[in-house]
Amino acid sequence: HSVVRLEDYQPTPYQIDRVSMAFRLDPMQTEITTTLRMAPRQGSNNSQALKLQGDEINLIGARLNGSALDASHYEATPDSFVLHKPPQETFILEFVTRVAPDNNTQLMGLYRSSGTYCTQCEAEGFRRITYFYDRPDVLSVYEVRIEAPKDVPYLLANGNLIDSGDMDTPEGFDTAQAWHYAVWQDPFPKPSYLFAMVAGDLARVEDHFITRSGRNVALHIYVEHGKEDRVAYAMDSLKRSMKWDEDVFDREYDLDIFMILAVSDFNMGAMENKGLNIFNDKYVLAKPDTATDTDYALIEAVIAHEYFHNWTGNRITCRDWFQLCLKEGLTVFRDQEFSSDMRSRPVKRISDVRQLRARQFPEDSGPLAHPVRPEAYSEINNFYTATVYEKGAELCRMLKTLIGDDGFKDGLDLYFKRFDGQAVTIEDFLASFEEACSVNLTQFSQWYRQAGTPNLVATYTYDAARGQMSLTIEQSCPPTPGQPTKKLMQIPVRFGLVARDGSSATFSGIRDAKSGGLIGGSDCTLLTLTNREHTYIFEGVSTDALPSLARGFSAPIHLRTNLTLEDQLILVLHDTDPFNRWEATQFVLMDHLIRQTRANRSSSIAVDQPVNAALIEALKTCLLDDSLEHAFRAQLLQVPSEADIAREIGKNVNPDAIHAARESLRQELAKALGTTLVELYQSLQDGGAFQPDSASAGRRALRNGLLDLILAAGEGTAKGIATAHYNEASNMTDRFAALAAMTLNRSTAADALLTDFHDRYADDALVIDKWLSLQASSPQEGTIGKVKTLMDHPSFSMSNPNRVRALIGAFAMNNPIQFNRKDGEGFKLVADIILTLDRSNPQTAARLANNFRSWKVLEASRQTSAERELRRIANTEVLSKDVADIVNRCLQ
Ligand code: HT7
Ligand code: ZN
Repeated sequence: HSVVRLEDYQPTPYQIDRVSMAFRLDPMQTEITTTLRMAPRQGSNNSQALKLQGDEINLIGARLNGSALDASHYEATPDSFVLHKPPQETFILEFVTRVAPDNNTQLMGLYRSSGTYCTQCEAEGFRRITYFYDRPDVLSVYEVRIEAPKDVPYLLANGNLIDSGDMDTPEGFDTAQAWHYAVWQDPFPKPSYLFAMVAGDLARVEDHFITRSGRNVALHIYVEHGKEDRVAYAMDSLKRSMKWDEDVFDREYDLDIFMILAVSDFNMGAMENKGLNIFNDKYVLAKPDTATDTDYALIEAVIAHEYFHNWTGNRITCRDWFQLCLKEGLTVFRDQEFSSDMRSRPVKRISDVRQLRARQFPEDSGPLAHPVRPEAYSEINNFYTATVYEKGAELCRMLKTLIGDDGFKDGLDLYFKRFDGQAVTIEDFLASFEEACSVNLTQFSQWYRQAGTPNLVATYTYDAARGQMSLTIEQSCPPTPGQPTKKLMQIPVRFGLVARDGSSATFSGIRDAKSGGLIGGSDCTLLTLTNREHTYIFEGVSTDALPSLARGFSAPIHLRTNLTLEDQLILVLHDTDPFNRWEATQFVLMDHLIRQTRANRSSSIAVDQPVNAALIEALKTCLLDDSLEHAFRAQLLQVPSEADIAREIGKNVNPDAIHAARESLRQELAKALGTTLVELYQSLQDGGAFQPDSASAGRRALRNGLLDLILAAGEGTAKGIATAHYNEASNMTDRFAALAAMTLNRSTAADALLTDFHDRYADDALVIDKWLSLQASSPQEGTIGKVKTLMDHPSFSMSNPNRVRALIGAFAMNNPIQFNRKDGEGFKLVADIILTLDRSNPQTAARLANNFRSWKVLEASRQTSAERELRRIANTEVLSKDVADIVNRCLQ
């Protein structure tokens, strides 16, 4: 398969400034007439042929300047259209193409979901509708006419509605059926990936937003009939996003209308098409009885994310797909900031870092590692990764840390002003900050080019006689595919000192040990690493103190320090940075888990390691500290995941030993914290009506976390508590938490409650997804058989990506002991499904294949089983580019 390289970028020789499209809708043969106004691009070599991209295009006819083109003037295949001698003046090229939306199982281009016509064009879906320069640097103004029978009442496209009405039934269609049309015009030039068209018999929920300059914007959310009562939270999130973007980033919405469509068949989360976002309904629909607090938080974040793209992605877009992080990293950063402002900032930071470590760190340390801005790809769909999105967001956050809040705002303002209406690069983005803040970001830009998570090793000593602390920090970055050696990075390390007795510690200044130069005064909170090693001397330290480093997770790094367990426990109790307080707790828990895992491996009869008594006391103190948010306390209670432990161990991983270690720690903690857990649990009971706000969600999170730990201690009275929790729940958060705790802690009541849950929500696909995921996540021996049985369940469908992700994705992602089974059955199951799914939906199949990314860290026998399945996939005769790319890179 061919490889696209950043270094080969060339602008197109022709430009397309206007696009007119007419869709005559039909499930099996939609006819699309596309008229392109084109001209040679100034300064380009105009002797070049005009080559447009297609993908499975069925061309009915082509015209140039109004005359039918005869076959000698062009060459058309399903994949491309070449016009041999294009005119050297402005010209009009017209195509008539035909597509079958009902046969489109890839869900790219034009397809139908539950009867609704919709499009998905990012990254390369527009070329499945017509021939085009389907790349982000070709910006055009679009006018779109949609014609359909009147039983398809809503006809939508990007921009503003400029005309609509009745029309004659077109020739060849049933004359008993009346037809209508609508015409939409989008005044903002956009790349083809932002094109959208929607038509269907839907319910519409309306609201409006007055922008800060006083414009009234209509807000319409379209859902399936009967789901109107689940839209309120999405609408509220949208209005809060619009206001927040005005207040924080000075970004105002620009069209008269903003529409969202929710569909049930969708490859990803949502899509930011100009003025007409299309969403996976999972990220729109919520009511207390069907959605958990996590669902509410995700809806808020995804609605915000897609809305924020209007400026970061749509008004200013990417020059090429290598620049994907330009829009995605920045927009994730913006949505994370939004959620932090709407909810608890420290808790949001902890959950974002958990997610980064769970998704991006394994990617960055395995065969799929790539820079935030990759330099080559064979299938762009495989680069919508945690690295581009989440690490990309971390780079924006580091930039803000390095240049300060005001500098960051000035740089972004310049970026918006200078590049509005253009398709640009990371260099353009960074240049805005360099110019606005008079800084040099050359070294910082390495973060975009180098893959791999840097390691920092920090060593401190305290000299009481001199009142000095010395702190040495060394950086390194491991090799990654294609990058054996790495350049030094610019790394911001936020820090503070914490006195051993818990009081505040101060210092008078910081000097560089080598040069003696002053780095900062008594108010300094940031160290900026640029060399391989720095030694800092903190002078005038007021008392015996410890360094608290990388506060707020100030850089996406691995940090090792010489802080002892006792030191970490001081941080657990006294660090004023909530993130590092949580981090220290995780450190102490992880230390235990690693030792227990080793013990489990070295002996067939596992000997439980004693849990650090001081940790138990510290946890008790934190749990009962009412000055700490409930949601924060819930985070403290979560033992590192099995994947976290596997990552920490790094090689020769035995998932069974890890699972057993984690289970035994949870059991020991639960026993040791005994009555504290139960009493706190009981004190958090709430009789009021469900509210989705952050404080209420935090209280539920703590209560549900406590229930989970109470169950971990063994059934006893816990079974009764959990069953009552399930039966008396007034909302999905509590009901599902009880069900999950009982299932994952292998309660004897779990099966009956799983049946009850199914029967209560059998008609609700999004709730049944939770039921499928939970069963696939069960560590029990019989889970593989259960997953196979569930694939035959009437609510499962291989053609719906949400169902596949819920059952198979959850199995591969959330069930380390069953997926990584020694006998290879887990790998085989997932490989079989990848191969089946690849025939209908390669994009979703390739995403599933990503779950093999960490196979090389497993112990030898499991590696052999994983490799066998990867090779079986790779050797399959007909394989999509999507899956082949992932599997081949995994095998390299
Ligand atoms: N920009 C979008 C990413 C996307 C996508 C969405 C749906 C289906 C296929 C897709 N390919 C790429 C979503 C976002 O990040 O905002
Ligand atoms: Zn995005």
